[in-house]
Amino acid sequence: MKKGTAISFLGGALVVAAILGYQLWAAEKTTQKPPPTIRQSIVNIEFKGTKVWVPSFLIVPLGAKVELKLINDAPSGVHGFTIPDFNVRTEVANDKPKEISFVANKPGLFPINCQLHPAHIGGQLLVIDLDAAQGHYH
Ligand SMILES: [Cu+2]
Repeated sequence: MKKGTAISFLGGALVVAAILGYQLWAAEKTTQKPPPTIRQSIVNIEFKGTKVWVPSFLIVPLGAKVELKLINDAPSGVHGFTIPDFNVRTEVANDKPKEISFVANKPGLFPINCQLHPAHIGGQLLVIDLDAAQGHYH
């Protein structure tokens, strides 16, 4: 086999390998499960005068639809619940639980707080890209 022929044969083999690799990758992508819906109740409580939404830390997979039921059990009246990065902003009265939802469409760590009371203890929302995380931890 001449040198030029060997090189073009090798080039052709690389192109075929690249196409097969892409098809395997594309097939894997299309068979992934749809994003889940995460449902969680969160209760505002008051202990010795301190208010806090519990659980305060939410972890959801990237792309998930998040449905939260907000229950305000603090005797001090109306409290707020906001996640500015996802345009969540509402107020909850004692006897009127409120349901809100949003799509966790960007990864990162985002603050949760009560927009009515700066002293109201806040929390955090972690939106994690599980595909990327599995690549790192498995
Ligand atoms: Cu508050």
